[in-house]
Amino acid sequence: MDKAFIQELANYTHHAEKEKREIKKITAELYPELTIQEAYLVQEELVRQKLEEGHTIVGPKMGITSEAKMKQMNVDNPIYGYVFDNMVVEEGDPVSVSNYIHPKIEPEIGFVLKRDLEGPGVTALDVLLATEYVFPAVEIIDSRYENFNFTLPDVIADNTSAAGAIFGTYLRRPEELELDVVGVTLAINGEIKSLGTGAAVLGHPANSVARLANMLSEKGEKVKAGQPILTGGATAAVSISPGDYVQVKYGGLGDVSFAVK
Ligand code: 0L1
Ligand code: MG
Repeated sequence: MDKAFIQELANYTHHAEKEKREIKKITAELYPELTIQEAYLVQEELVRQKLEEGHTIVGPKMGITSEAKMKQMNVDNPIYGYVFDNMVVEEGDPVSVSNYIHPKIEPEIGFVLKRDLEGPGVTALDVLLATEYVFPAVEIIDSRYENFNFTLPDVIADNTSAAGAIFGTYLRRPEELELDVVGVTLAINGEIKSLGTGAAVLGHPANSVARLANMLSEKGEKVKAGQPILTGGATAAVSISPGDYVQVKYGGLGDVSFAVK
C-alpha cells in the first residue's frame, strides 16, 4: 500500500466518525485484501490526523479480548486502539446518543501504571507490579461500519470502534482485589442486561495490559505510565438508547452510572 492509499483509507473511516455516518467496511469493496499489518498503518495515519486536528491521546484500549469474541472472529490476538480527549465523558454527565452512530457500551477494568512497560516478554505479574491503581470504566464503542459488520483489519483501521469512555473514580491498588474474579453487572433501567467477570478479559485484565505492551513493542512503543488503559469488555457490549439509565457495578471496585439522552 502506498502512502496516498493509506491516507485515503484513514480519511474514509475518519470522515465517517466525524460525520456520524455509517460506511461499508473497507474489505467489502474498497480493498478486500487489507491485512492486519496494513490496517495498523491506516490506524497510525488516523491517529496522526486526529493529533494534527488538535486532539490528544488519553490512553490505549484493548479490544476483542474475550474468548467468545476471538472465536467469533477466528483470531488468536486481541487488537488495540486509542481513546482521545474528545471521547471522554465525565462521570456523572449524561451520554448523548446523538454524538454517535449506533453506540454500545462495555464495562471494563482500567489500569494506570506508575512506570512505563516495554515489551517483549511482559507478563501479567510485571503489569501488576507496575500498576499504580485499577479503576472501573465504561467504554462506548461505535463502529463506523454498517451494523457493526467488519473483519479484524476493518475494525483496526476504524480505531477499534473507539468512540467514548467514562473513567470511574473508585481507585484501588491491584493487590486489594482478585481482578479475575471481580464480578460485573450491567443494568439498564433496573434490568440486568449483561454480566461477566474480570476473567472474561484474557483470563485476567493484567494479561490484557501485558499483551498490549508486547504488541506495541513490535513497533518500538511502550505502555506509558499515567495513561488510563482500557483492558477490554468484561461483559458483552450492550446498545443504549435515549431514556436509558445505566448502572454498572464492579465487585469491590465501585460502580459507574449515567443517564442516556
Ligand atoms: O473494545 C472492543 O472490544 C471493541 C473492539 C471492536 C469490536 C466491536 O466494535 O465490537
Ligand atoms: Mg472495549
